Amino acid sequence: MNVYYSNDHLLHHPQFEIFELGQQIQYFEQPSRVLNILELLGKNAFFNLALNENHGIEPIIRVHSPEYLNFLRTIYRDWLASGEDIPNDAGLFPTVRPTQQNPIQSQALAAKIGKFVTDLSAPIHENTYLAALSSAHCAISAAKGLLAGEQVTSALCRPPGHHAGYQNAAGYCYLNNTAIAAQFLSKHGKIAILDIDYHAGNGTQEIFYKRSDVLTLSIHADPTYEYPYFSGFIDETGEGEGVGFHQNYPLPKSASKDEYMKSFESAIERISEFSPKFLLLAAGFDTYKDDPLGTFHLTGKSYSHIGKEIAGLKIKTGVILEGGYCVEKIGENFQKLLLGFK
Ligand code: SP5
Ligand code: ZN
Repeated sequence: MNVYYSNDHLLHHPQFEIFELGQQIQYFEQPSRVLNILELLGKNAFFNLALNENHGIEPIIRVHSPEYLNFLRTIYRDWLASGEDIPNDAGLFPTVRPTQQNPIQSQALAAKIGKFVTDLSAPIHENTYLAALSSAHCAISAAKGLLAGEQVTSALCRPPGHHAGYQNAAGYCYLNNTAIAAQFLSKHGKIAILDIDYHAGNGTQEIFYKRSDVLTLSIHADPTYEYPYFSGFIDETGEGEGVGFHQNYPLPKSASKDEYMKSFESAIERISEFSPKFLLLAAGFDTYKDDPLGTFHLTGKSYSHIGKEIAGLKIKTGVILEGGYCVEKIGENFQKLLLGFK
């Protein structure tokens, strides 16, 4: 199995994020996440670790707005050029938010950050854009592998992507890697995306909400109690052409393995009925029993089971890394899922 990765993710290593009481918390989305996976997969001959290719900006601009991409590319250097110091490699965080879409666009840098970054878990550092680009290119490389006829491929995307929308960064995400791969593949047939990260895949939902050729399904913690709070509810099923082509499976706090697997089975049935040409699995591992951000109880065995069930669909599948913050176990869990395809 080809597993695509990049070393450029190392360029993105924020020190902290901000939690509700204003505390600076050690940044959960660490480079060691991908290093742990690489170390383990590197010992198993079933996996071929491959560096991503560069696919240019074209496939990315089909998902994100030019204005947003330009913001990500330039904001840090513009901030430095404005003469304002950035001490200790601190990142840029929003300090204001627009209350509505205002046609008057302020060119003030703080206003731009407020417009394009929607929470305090997606700081922008000097090389954030470079790392995010490399992450997206890993996902595109995996998609290309599927087009070339491979049955299953994987991408070790870091930073993750599923909270990034058409023009916003949020929740450790800047570019929506899974959506970029899906859009790239959608020229060739119907696509299904199954998001099994603990948090609702709100960015992916937004991007394909009006589409009937990309089925999006997300199993996650109910947003009534969990991030991202404003999306991921059961009654959000698509809009216009897309009605009936999005489904959320919100689960209660501390949901059991059985509850989880019930939603998973429904999602699998739904994908089977839809009969897509390609499937993308937005694979987050923060559903693991010891994850510091999650409340679910999945185990290594659960991920083996999930991998086998998905392989059983016999649909060409790309497995794209999203979240998962139990760093000591993320490699093991990821490997168990992928070995389901063996
Ligand atoms: C890709 C991914 O998994 N992103 C997750 C982002 C989650 N951000 C959570 C921020 C919420 C902080 N609230 C913590 C309350 C602790 N008691
Ligand atoms: Zn998550």
